[in-house]
Formats: sequence, structure tokens, C-alpha cells
Amino acid sequence: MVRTSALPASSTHDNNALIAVLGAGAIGQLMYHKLSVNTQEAQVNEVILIGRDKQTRHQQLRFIDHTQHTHEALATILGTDDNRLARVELLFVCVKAYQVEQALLPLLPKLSPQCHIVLLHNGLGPHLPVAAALMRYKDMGLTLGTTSQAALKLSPWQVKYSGLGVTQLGHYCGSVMSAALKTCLTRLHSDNQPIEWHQPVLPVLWQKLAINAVINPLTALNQCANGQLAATEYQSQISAIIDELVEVAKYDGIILDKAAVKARVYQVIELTSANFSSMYQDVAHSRPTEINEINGYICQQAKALHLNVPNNQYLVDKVLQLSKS
Ligand code: KPL
Repeated sequence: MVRTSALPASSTHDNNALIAVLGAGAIGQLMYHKLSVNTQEAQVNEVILIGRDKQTRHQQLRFIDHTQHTHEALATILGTDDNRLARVELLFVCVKAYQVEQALLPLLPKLSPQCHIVLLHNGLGPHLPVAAALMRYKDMGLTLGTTSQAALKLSPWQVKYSGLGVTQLGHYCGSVMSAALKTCLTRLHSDNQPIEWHQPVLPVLWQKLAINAVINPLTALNQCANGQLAATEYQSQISAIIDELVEVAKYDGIILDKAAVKARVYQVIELTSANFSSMYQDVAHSRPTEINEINGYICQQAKALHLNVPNNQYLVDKVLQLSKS
């Protein structure tokens, strides 16, 4: 058993920036554990979770890393009324896409005026209301990102690493992330998993949107693992989804190489062949899905551009029917 280097829950290192993670799902807990790891490059900052309750509490977390080592940490789950929110300088938002606005916007006035926000969720769309809200906080900034690192929630507070991957980040608006905060992020690649910085970041997020727009609804509707989408029966539907997405992205100012997008989608299908996508799991557990922020975002942008995207619209309608039933 290995203990992570997270400072004790009661620690008050006022000189050090607080790093916070909003959302304690599999990716949120993974980020918490990785940011808590001590590295030579990064100084120790206190890492906390932000909860939904007003009161602060402590929670024992367990993390099984890619070498099967178990790490334990006593995490502070900061309440929404705790004035230590004012010390949060870097906030990772790891809630589901449809929860971002509701979970994040009420916190903005409580955070450090220089806080830098990182959105890390599937799909696109929530960055727009967040960017609009940040206009009122001139020293805050917004970075958008996506990660292909994967984690599995074994129980509410126990997470197991289930896939090495890359974390891609890029500045979107407001103040740029300081060099000191960027150094904190070096911990995210403590296991030699790269962090890539992209400018502009939106092409990378559209590329990831293509992966989710194909894999998530098709696995949810056909009740299959990701790998089954490599079968020839899905080829024409997959091509049509990507064709529509590339067209909408183009009118939206993002030029994507259709062949490269398709190759990457099939590569992820293969790399994650045994996985059941997040949308498959959301449907299986009768939870809301991120369909509105995935294929729904393509449809929403298409509508504004007077383009037709029948294949993506079909998937939105079908998944919404499925999650209602
Ligand atoms: O991001 C994913 C998800 O399930 O949401 C993929 C890449 C499709 C892996 O399952």
C-alpha cells in the first residue's frame, strides 16, 4: 500500500495555491490522485475535491494505479460554503458535460479572483456559457481539454486505472494559465503519459467529438462493446456520422481531415475494444447521457448554419428515446 503525498486534510498552507477537482466520478478521482502525486518538478500544493454539500467533510479514497499499486488518501471534500474556496487557483471540472453550467457557475464568485478553470468532459457546448460567465471575472482564464486516460470506478471512492493515454489541453479565453500552474500539471504525466498543449484547442476537441459521436451512441443503441463497431455492418453509418461532423466543423471554421478523423475513430475502437462506452453505461444504469453535448452539439451547430445532419439527428432522437424508456 502506498500513501499519496496529498497534504493532510486539515492542512492550511496559505502560501500555496489550492488545486481543486470538481466532480468525483472516475475521471475526477483519477485527476485527484494524479495531481496529488509528488514529482521533482512540481512543488507540493494541496489538492482537494469540491463537493455538492455546503459542509466540508473528509473521505478516504483508494486508487489502484497501472502497476496495480494501491494508493490511499484522506481527501478534503470542500463544501460550497467553505471560505477556503477563495484559495482555489486551479480548478479541474470533471463533472458530466450536462452538469458543468449548474455545478460551476455558482462557484465562480467564491473562487480566487485569479482562478484558472480547466474543463475536461466529453462533448462540446458547455464552454460557451462558461466563457460568457467568465467575462465578469477579468483575471480568470479558461483552458479546455480532453483525456484518453481511463479509469474504472470500483465503488464510490475506489478507482482503478484502466487505460494509459494522452491529456490534450489548450487555452480558450481569459487570462492564460501561469507557468507555475502549468508546472503543477506536470504531475498528470507522472507515469510517462504525455500532456500536449494545442493552440488552437478546438480542432483537437472536434476530433475527440468525432470519436464520441460514433462510439458512444452506436454502442448504447446496439448494446455492444466498443470493439464490435469494427464490424462491416457499421461502416456506412460511421462514415455518414463523420461526413456530417466534418462538414459542420468546416462551416464553423475548423478544418478536419476526413480520412485522418476516420482512421483515428477506428484506432480508438480498436484500442478500447473491450470497453463499454460511457454512454452505454449511462443508458444501462438509467442515468442521463451526454448525447445533447455530443451528437446534439453537431445538430445544434448545423441548425445555426442551415445544414442537414440526418444521421446525427437520428442518433440524438434514438438515444433520447432510449434513456426515457
Ligand atoms: O470517451 C469514451 C467514452 O466512453 O466516453 C470512449 C473514447 C468512447 C471510450 O469508451
